[in-house]
Amino acid sequence: MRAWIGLGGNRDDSADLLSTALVRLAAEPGLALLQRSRLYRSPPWGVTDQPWFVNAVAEFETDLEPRHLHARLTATERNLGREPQIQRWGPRCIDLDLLTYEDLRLRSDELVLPHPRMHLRTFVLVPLLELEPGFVIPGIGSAAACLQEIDPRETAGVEPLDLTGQEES
Ligand code: PH2
Ligand code: MG
Ligand code: MG
Repeated sequence: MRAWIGLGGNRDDSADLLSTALVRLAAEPGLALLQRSRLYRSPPWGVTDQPWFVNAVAEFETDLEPRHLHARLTATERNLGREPQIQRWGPRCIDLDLLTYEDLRLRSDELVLPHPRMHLRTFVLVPLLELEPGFVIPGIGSAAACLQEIDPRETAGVEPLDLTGQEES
């Protein structure tokens, strides 16, 4: 089964933590990393009075059921030092969100699929479209069309972290 994961964090070391999270998840039984986006910097969404974030998305092949995969993501966050959240949408060293799992649409107390706000978030849509320009969000539609509906001012700050590296290569 194919699952898409969104990664984020807004501490000084979050870029490293995101990369470490991908390495650790890829080493888990039942999980294989298929592709990952570049790291993007992005202005804070929801609670704007906090540092900018680093974000990325990744696609995994998995044998794990959605709730088990979700539990693996939560355990990985914890192992990387994530503390219980005080403020919704507030600062965090690492956040691993299950975005989609095949075409599954699900609503339970612990897990909602697709992620209920992914179509509103440029920091999810931009890296997702880097990997899959034709991505369709189950029950919602084309990710590219979702991005077009968002105020361009929100997209403005979302850029690959290491632009200089890109130019040199
Ligand atoms: N995550 C949040 C709240 N706001 N803003 C950006 N730019 N990136 C995030 O990953 C993010 C956010 C809570 O999960
Ligand atoms: Mg999140
Ligand atoms: Mg989360």
